[in-house]
Amino acid sequence: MTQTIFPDDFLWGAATAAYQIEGSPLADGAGASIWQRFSHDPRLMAAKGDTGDVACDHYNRMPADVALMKELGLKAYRFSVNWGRVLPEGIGRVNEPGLDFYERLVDELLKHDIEPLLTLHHWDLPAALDDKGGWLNRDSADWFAEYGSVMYRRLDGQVKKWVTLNEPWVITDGGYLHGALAPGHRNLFETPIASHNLMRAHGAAVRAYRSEGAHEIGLVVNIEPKYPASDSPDDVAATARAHAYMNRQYLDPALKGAYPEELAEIFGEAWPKWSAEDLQDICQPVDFIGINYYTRNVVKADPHQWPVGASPVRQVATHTTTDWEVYPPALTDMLVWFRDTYGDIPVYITENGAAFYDPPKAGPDGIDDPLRCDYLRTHISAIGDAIRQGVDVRGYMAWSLLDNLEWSLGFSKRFGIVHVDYETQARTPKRSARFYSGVIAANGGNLG
Ligand code: GBH
Repeated sequence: MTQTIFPDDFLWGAATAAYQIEGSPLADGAGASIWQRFSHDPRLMAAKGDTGDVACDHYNRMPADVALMKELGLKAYRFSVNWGRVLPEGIGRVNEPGLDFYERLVDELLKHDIEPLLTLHHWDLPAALDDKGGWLNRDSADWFAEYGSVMYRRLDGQVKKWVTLNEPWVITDGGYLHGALAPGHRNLFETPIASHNLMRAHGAAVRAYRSEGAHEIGLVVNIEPKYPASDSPDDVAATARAHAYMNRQYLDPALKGAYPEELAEIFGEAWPKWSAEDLQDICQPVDFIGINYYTRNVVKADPHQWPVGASPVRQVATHTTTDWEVYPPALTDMLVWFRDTYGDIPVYITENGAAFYDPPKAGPDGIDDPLRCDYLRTHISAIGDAIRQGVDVRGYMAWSLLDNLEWSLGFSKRFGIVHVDYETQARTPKRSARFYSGVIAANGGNLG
């Protein structure tokens, strides 16, 4: 057996999110989400006509999809719950058939010895709550804790790893600042308020977990290391702003109880003065942090780039079809930075993957995906390098199990290790799925 740096109980898995794969968003009494509204609105949705109405039809094909996970040898599966299936109005009345879907999913996973990682919120806020102001409403922290408690009470016996939010940065930058994602607002003044309430919601859900749950709970953030394009003071300062805005905006309050100073400069008069009590509420001890890593940025100062004053400099390198640079060493750097900055908190890589091959090539080329195999191999190796440097990385979830609805970009961007034919719903494991099965079987000891 080849030497491996990965611990014996390293959690190898794959990830998905409810709105991206489930379909049947209104089935069995579910309440609509903001993504249901957004994807059906041609003024908002970039990939017009693509919606989560059917997606991968996972809602109807769940047992077969779990069997496929087993066939691939996955030890873990990270999925999210559509809040509105469980609480159609977001709060109050519980919809048993919606909750039942997730109970059946968890049962099926456990029956196959696959560890569930349950994310409470991966962007599909109930529309009824958006009508009350969504994340701009201070009550959103209580709404989220109520929803969390319903889930903990029902599933904490079986689910031992819980995630509050997926990528609060994407929710606010996409949903409240640039409008490319639901709910499609473009408002500098709203953005820090939505961020702050999301973090209060995270804190409230963790506190509720400490009284209702007995296992582990954490937060998932997206991190993209920022490297200065030159050593000019302007580029270095722009890089620090970009890093504070994307990478520290949520981790600092969650783990250190304070926002990065750079945010006041970035948001200017839109930056409120937050109370010490709020920051205490946000900064609750967590059991792990999940990090989603896709790419890095080389950054230069750019006064025209509002509001951060920084823009990326395109590198000569392989890029994915979402035009993200492939740069595995940043994953090692980032994990070391995380440990050095926030301490020895257990880390899971909760997403990592790439879109390669657009639909014209989605036939045999899309299934024979050597670029994705390389992407997985080099990034998993980069995690091994971080473990060698003492970072406590406990698992890796490939994004994604299935090709799926890539939010506002629709079905054109394929991130799956398993190909989905959206006409027939046939699932075909790509070469990368077979490759990944081999990595799991060797516990990462065969990466070369
Ligand atoms: C994740 O977000 C989501 O959690 C998941 O639902 C989604 O399907 C998946 O990734 C793939 O997109 O243009 O070079 O500056 C990804 C977060 C933040 C990663 C923005 C890419 C821009 C890179 N993304 N980032 S670049």
